[in-house]
Amino acid sequence: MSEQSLESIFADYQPFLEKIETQLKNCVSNWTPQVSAVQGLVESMAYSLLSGGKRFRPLLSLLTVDALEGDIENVIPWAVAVEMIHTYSLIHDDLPCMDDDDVRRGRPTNHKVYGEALALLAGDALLTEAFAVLAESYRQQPGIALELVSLLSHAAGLRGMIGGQVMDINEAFLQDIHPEQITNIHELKTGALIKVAIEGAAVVCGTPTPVRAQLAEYGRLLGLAFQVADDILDYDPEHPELCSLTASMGMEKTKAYLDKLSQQAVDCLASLPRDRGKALLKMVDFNKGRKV
Ligand code: GRG
Repeated sequence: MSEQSLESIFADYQPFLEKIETQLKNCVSNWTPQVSAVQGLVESMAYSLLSGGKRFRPLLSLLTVDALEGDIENVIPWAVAVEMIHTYSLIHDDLPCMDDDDVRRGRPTNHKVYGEALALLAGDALLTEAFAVLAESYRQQPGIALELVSLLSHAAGLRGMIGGQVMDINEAFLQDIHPEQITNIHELKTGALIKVAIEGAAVVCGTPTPVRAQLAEYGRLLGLAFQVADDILDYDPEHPELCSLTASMGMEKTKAYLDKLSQQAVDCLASLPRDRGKALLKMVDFNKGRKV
């Protein structure tokens, strides 16, 4: 299974993923700026938003709603908003003041094509527009809209992704960083957005608290496992990255840890009705063996 693409594993969800793709396109093409300079900003946003990401987080939102036997159409704007935030984080993470990367998804990074200023602003615009998508799409369900805005701002902000990124920057230089500190950074920097993709989908379905909490815990474990798998994928013995589990505790232990997290994530699905957790279970397997 690990060699298969997400697309082929989850072929049944393709029609919904296409709708997400269309909405993502609309976010950057339904609006023609009056001033031509702003057209460059929109192009820069589209360049990263529509450049072949796996759509891992949107897919998780779809699978969650399906597991809960909810209305998949109603989760699409949520999935779009989360993917916009994810895209912004990648653009900013590649900037010279962060990771200073030249290539992403096999293409020059955003700032290499559009320059640093526009790349920075494209990220800012995607972040801001994500919340506009939520406000506009869930206008008729104000309670849900408010809860989604609260969840996403926490996951992406100080107490989530940004907090994790700051810890990563500060601690990446420490030679003796403890695996627990790395795990904490991974959970915030990468895990928070994955967890919230799932939890937000449960909110859209009006899921009762105990089931929502189980799914959030599944999301926490999968989010952490996603970054652990990434540490394994990125492992380079010539240039070990200090803030990675492979550098801190070695490949063997990191792989065993990935197995443990994956099993714990699967265990969280036991309380779902009938066989509904099957697709979420497949996602754990995909992550365990992923090559991208
Ligand atoms: C600088 C605002 C800011 C945030 C930085 C999440 C993050 C925090 C930066 C993203 C950079 C990064 C490589 C984080 C690790 C998480 C990760 C493996 C992201 C890649 O996610 P995929 O594999 O990417 O889902 P695709 O390309 O498939 O969308």
